Amino acid sequence: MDSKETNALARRFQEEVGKASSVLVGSHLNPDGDALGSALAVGHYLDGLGIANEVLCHHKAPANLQFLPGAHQIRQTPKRASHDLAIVVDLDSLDRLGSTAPYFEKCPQLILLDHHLPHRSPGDLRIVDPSAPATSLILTRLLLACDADITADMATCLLTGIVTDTGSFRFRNTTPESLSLSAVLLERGGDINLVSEQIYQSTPIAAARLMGILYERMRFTSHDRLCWCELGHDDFVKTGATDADTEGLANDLLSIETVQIAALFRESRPGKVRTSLRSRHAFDVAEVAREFGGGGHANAAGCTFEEPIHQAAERVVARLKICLESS
Ligand SMILES: [Mn+2]
Repeated sequence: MDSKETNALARRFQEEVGKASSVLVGSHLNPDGDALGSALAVGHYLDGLGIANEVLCHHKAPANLQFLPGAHQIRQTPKRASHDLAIVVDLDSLDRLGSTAPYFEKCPQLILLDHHLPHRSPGDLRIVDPSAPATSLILTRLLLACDADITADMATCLLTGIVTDTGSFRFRNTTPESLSLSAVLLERGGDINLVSEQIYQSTPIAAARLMGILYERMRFTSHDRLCWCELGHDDFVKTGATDADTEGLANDLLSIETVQIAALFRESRPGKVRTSLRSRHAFDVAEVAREFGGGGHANAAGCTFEEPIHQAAERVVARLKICLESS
């Protein structure tokens, strides 16, 4: 998206927002830093313009994102009966809004801001750029083009989205623009130290204990290129950890020197085995996940099973070995 395109979209965005007397803002299920960071930044922007707004999300903010300015005002159902504009961020399909979808579908106008490959993108105005590492980055561009007053709270929200979706500027999607716009956000008062402390240095003790089990029990095969671990329901009971505490564990396995494919099997709720698959380079684990009824991206995918964890692990590991050998 070049600056001419951004300026044209910014004009239309301002026009639509300017016509609205109340706006419903939302994002996807299991919200991450980019989803909540960009939704809350839109809310703060509308507050600054004096436009009534509500931010909705199917799930509450996870513990490590509750520091985001405005996170406690996120609701599951709206207070107002109707709104004349909906703004949804970081999603490519309204089903991803979960239980809040009907409130957005009722709005006469919908603006979508997103960086996923648009499959079924809804919206009267779509501001979509799949080459952007984060929706928060697209929003930062747009707000700068609108000459918006980016407050310190907004800057912290936007920085959170950029930092989390680029893995703290480590992933391949880190562009020069993600660094230069982050610098602008720091100038506007964004608190990058708060963001890193809250997101990366706030591991709950239960999660740390679960991590101990992970490293103790992980197994290797295929010349240590495939690594997996099973966390049974009793491990969750023993440590007091929840499924939210497993976020990032599959990536931890993948970060081991020799590992090209990592799989984490976990039974955080009895009878349900969630599986996270991660891979480096050309190894396509989404294809494997799809064979087991799941999905995802080539390097990060998942699926679920309703069968004993050992049995699920055995089937998936056998399939991953083939994936490793054939690529
Ligand atoms: Mn995102």
